Amino acid sequence: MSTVREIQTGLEGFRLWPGALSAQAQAALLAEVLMAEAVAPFYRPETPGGRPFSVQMTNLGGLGWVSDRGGYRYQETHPATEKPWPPIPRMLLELWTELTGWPEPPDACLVNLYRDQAKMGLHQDRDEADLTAPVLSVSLGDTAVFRIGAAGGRPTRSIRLASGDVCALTGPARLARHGIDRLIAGSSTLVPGGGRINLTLRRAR
Ligand code: MD3
Ligand code: FE
Repeated sequence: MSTVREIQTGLEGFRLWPGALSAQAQAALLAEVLMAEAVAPFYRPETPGGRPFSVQMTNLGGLGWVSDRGGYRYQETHPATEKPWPPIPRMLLELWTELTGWPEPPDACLVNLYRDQAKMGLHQDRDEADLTAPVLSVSLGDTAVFRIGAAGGRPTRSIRLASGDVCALTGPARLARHGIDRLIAGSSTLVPGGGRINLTLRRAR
């Protein structure tokens, strides 16, 4: 991993490592996610207003991000099975330390599954207790058209996130508005059935 190269994005605090994960590492990570799915199946959350997300979600780690009519929050159990979330794979914990240098390990890993026309509207991530801690994102499968812009109505930038790309959000970028406009269908064969999986490592508490 020490050979991965960081590219300049021009957005302060947004660090991007294209191709950080080898094809082998991507397959190994995907296998871990598919195993975890047996305990913590992907499900479709609802917004607090009662609209279903087009993205399917599950979580790994002590805490998982959920959304329903009660609002957005982190909780220790899967909303449908009521079981604890499976652990965060060791390779992700190592990646977190290597790329962020943050002294504490992540306690939450949100796993987003995009199939077909799934997308994610522009939003800020602010449900975590310590907003100075970084977020680390790993992309698997089809390339996504990702949009990010500084807060306060400033223009957004469009960046492609391909399978094996890793990005970290720190400093000013941590509170930037961002979302997924669309997938580029058929750009990867990694995810069985097609689509994209994104894992975000976080400090929730
Ligand atoms: C910028 N996920 O889970 S990953 C999310 O591809 C989320 O599934 C998208 O936005 C996805 O909240 C984008 C890149 C990312 C993740 C977290 C961020 C960008 C971010 C947090 C703050 C700012
Ligand atoms: Fe987000």
